Amino acid sequence: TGKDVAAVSFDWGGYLDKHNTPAASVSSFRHVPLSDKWDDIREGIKVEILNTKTTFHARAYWIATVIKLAGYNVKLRYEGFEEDSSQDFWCNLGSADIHPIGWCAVNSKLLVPPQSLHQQLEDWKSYLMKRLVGAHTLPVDFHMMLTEAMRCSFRHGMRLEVVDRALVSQTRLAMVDTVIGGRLRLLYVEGGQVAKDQVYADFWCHKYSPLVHPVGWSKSVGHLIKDTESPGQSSATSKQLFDSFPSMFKKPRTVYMEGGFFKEGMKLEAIDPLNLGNICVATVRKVLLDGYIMVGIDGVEIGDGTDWFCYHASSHAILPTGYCEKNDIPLTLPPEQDSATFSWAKYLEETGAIAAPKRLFNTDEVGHSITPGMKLEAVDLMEPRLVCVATVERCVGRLLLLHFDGWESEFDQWVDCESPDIYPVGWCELHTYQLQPPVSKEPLQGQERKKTNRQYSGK
Ligand code: MLZ
Repeated sequence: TGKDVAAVSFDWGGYLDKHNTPAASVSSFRHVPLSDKWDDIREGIKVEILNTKTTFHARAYWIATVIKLAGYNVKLRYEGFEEDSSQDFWCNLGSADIHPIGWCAVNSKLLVPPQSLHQQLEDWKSYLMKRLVGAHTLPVDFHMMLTEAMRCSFRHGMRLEVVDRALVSQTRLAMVDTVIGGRLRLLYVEGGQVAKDQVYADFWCHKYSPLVHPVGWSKSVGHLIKDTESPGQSSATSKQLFDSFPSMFKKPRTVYMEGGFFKEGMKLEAIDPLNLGNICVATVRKVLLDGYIMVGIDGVEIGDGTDWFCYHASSHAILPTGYCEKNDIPLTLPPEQDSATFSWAKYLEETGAIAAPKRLFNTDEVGHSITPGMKLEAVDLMEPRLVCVATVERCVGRLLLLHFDGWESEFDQWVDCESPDIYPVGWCELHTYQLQPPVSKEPLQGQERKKTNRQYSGK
């Protein structure tokens, strides 16, 4: 699984200090714990935290002030150090050692100042009294709210439908194996049990990902699903498996198909699902029900439809023609086209196609507070077990171009600002999920995934 205690130790705080970069706020990620409560968590609040700088025999605590926020991590300074930053330290707010002011009194814990302050703070009780006047702290029930928010209704053994990573134009029946932080480790199933042909032993997907659906979805929208249910076998073993409910998934927003909808053959620009750093010239290949369409990338299609990819009409991965030019994004062209001479007008004429009307795209600007340079934790969607240290490279409307620290730009990915695959700094530590630290610059080993590799990585 993604759990690995050793690797939980990436020093985000030291990394941010060294590079002097900000981290995106927890409130920017609507799908993460306490995102909606983050207004109360700000610089200047005071907390009670385990005192690691004392020789006192029992577990003692001391007051500290939040000097800096970086996602779920806070930089703290023990009360009494005043302007002296030399002893500042980082801590994850999910840590069991950090509490709101008043917790020690209620739980009969000792407040003891750090050893080096004993001399200066002879009367530390009255010192504290003065310092605490008007101070804000964490919500009293912070840890309870956090535990509550980290709950997930998906369970081991639940069945769902998910894109078939070996053949992206079809879905496949899978079961939930592990759940961590709303992310599901999935195993394909066949005849009521784990399929023997697991090409990808580890397939992680967030529960709100557009790649997962309740059982029966494919049939209901007319999407191809791999036929894996052999009636004879299924009854005996399938007892441990049970279906997820549609309400557990993210419902795409309703689209109105009256007055014209996407039609087969219409051209558009689309994020290549297998090269997420590329926005490409693409074609609507098939219109399914409920607002779903199958899209093919021009010039690289195999020709049998097996590389078509399903997008909902409201998806931010499909864009109207001209979007890239307007926003100064290099458009990935079919191989035979020349970037020096390409124009959409000419291309449409050559191919005898029409552009999908702009009004069909979901171009609502949500206004987010993520800006270039911010750090976050992001899933490498080509190897979705990996949650990696990443930097926001560009922001174009709702889209963010993410760069994985230490990796070549070939690995960059465009994601929507509300993607469930991006998380604030400290999210992995909060969930004890392994975070992939940046690879060191020299030598760039094993970075052989190239733009031409249109397939998921194994493992
Ligand atoms: N072994 C893989 C790892 C890539 C992970 C990159 N994550 C940003 C490869 O080299 O393709």
